[in-house]
Amino acid sequence: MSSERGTPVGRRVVLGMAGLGVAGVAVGAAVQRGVNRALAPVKNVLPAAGGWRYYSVTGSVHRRTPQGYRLAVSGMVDAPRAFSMADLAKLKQTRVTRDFQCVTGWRVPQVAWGGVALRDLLDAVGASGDAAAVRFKSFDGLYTESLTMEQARRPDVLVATMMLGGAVTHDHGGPVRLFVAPMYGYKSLKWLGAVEVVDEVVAGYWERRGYDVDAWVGKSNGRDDEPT
Ligand SMILES: Nc1nc2c(c(=O)[nH]1)N[C@H]1C(S)=C(S)[C@@H](COP(=O)(O)O)O[C@H]1N2
Ligand SMILES: [Mo]
Repeated sequence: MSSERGTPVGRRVVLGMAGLGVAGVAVGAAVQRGVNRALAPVKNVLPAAGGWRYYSVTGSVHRRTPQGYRLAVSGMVDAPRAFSMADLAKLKQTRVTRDFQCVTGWRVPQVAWGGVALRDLLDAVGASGDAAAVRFKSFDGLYTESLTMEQARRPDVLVATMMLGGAVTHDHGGPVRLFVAPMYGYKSLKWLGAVEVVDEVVAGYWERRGYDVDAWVGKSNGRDDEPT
């Protein structure tokens, strides 16, 4: 606990641990280490130009070329499908320009993104009206995220193929990543490999390690008092 430093995320985790009892202590300590890793720049957090930091929870991620890339969309849908970059380009294109904000405090103002609104992708495969959530898997093999169906259908949630006026670079999670504009950066999963329409939200990589599942900027992770 001495390494906890009173960060908002840390406090949230500690409060969560209080309910776990003795059996939860070992797990709680592991969670705390995970959160500390998230807050402290380590080998997989590289400072980058323009105020960005490149994040990866894995050591290195295999590159996918635009030609070889496929996005698998499956689950509670009429027509499961693997989308190539060309397939994505044929869908309606949407642009969103918004701040990009990591829960650890860094923010890049007014980043221009382009790609397919997630709701248009969901419509293209006929996502079931009974489905409650959408899960995302990274082709890094480890990182996962999810959104409720209501969140997923917001117009400012993108399957991004463009960023800052060009292709999404490998370091930023290309060729295709998520951009979830109203939420902290950890929702914006990099190296998007699979989208699955499901019946419940499943906590993602950082959420199992203490972050809030609903990650609204300014209204989650103990940041309720901050202006957005
Ligand atoms: N696959 C994957 N996606 C990820 C992460 C990660 O480690 N792996 N980190 C998340 C976090 S915490 C942030 S703030 C952003 C950072 O995006 P960037 O690396 O393009 O700056 O990616 C998010 N998506
Ligand atoms: Mo982040």
